[in-house]
Amino acid sequence: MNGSHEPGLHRRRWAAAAGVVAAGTGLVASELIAGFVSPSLSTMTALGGAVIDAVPPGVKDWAVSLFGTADKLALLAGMALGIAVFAAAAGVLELRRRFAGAGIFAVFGVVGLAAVLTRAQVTAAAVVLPLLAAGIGIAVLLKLVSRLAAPQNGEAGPGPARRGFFQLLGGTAAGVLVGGAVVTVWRGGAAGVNEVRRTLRLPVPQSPAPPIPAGADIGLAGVGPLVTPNPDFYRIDTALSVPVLDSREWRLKVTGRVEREVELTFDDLMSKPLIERHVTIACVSNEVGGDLIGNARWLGWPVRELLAMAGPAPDADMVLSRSADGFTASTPLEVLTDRRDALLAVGMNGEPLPLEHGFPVRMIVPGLYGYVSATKWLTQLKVTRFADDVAYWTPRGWSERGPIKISSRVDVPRNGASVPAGNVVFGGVAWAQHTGIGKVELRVDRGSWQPAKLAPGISVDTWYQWQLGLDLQPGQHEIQVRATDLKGTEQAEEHRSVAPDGATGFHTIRVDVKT
Ligand SMILES: Nc1nc2c(c(=O)[nH]1)N[C@H]1C(S)=C(S)[C@@H](COP(=O)(O)O)O[C@H]1N2
Ligand SMILES: [Mo]
Repeated sequence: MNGSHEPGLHRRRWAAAAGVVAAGTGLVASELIAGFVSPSLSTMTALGGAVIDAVPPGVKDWAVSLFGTADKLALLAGMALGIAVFAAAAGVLELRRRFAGAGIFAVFGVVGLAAVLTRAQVTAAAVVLPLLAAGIGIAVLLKLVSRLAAPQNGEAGPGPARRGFFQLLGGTAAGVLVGGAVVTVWRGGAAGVNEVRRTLRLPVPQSPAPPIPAGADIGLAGVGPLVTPNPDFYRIDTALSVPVLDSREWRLKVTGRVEREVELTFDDLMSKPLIERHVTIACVSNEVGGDLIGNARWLGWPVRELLAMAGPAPDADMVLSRSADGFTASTPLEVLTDRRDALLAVGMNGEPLPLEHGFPVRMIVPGLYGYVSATKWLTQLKVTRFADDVAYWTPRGWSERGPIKISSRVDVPRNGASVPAGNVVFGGVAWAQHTGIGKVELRVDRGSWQPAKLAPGISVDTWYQWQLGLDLQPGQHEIQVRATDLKGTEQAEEHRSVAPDGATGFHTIRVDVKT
């Protein structure tokens, strides 16, 4: 009789431990996954950022004076401690009532989600992470506590279910410790580089981006934005986890068929006369009508200036750019040395490149698909020949050269939309990088082509918005768009998929006009 209270207390302690281990599992797993999909914004960094924004300046100063440069570490430790206290309580509650502790974990998830949503760099991947953390935490908590709560076979020590509890708790706790160590070292590096990036001041461009012409933005909701915000910019790369490069240690080597090899530091690059240009980059894997395309204002130094320092040999015809993670792209030397603004880019829409988009330096070449030009996390330029070197995608079924094909897209109404009868306003974008768009036309049900109103482009290197109002009879209609570039070349009608050198065909949508 006198022992009956003791096991109850013990069980509560173990339930509290289960809560802490479950929360740790969710957090560590989500922080690990963040390294692959969202290195610049994880759940913990979002929470930390939200706390920093929320505390009054007085408290901030006090924290800095107390912890000095370890203030961020102190904040994270404080957050972990706070979470552990709630998680322990959640474990005890879960033991008392099934799903009560899980409810607290769900609240964790919502708080994490709210923190992520307050961050400027919020992305879809970042939004999923706190929910994932809560989900994993709940699953582990339910499993652990159900084993702990399982009925015991008499007074003769722990039964099989209870033994299962201790095994699972021990195993999971060990996993959390190992994972936590990995996360601390690995994500700690990302946190350091995020901090370097955050405090970096980009130079004022010696040649600023030409102003956006009046009327370039047609102001039609749903049309691809004239300038794509960084968090919405498509991301394509072969990197399993996003490379984290410290700009203070970054070097770019120019090698190969050159008169003299050149090595550049980030400070060297920042001290050059930088220029800023809007350029629309696109992925060769973008199907007609797809969204693997975006327009940004890039700040950088012309690649041709660097190549001029190195002095390419007369027989060279290609530059093989290489990234820190071994990706390579083959860009015709000629495209990097003609008058177009091929850049060693350090800035994207007024901020340092996001980690996902190549921090600290990437290439941006107007007129070429990303796979042959837009190397992120750039570390080397090898001046060579197409006959001597192949880039990453060339032996994998993609063309060694990849000029962007002229294309156009209907953004509104959406394919399959129901629209009221009468005048239906269509709108979208069209691009023919480095040539420019001269004309956009629509046709309904394969009728005659009708010219759309074409807004001015920011430059020939960017996409253009267009719109056209059409009076449509009730019923189903097929709408197609076709662009013509400023040299008079029409977008090809033949439907071809993306391999080996980019899709062709007209973007075709269907709308249902109501009576
Ligand atoms: N290091 C590296 N750079 C890369 C790639 C890559 O896989 N690794 N992919 C390229 C491809 S295919 C495209 S379309 C663009 C995409 O750039 P973004 O992710 O900034 O939109 O990056 C290019 N640069
Ligand atoms: Mo791409």
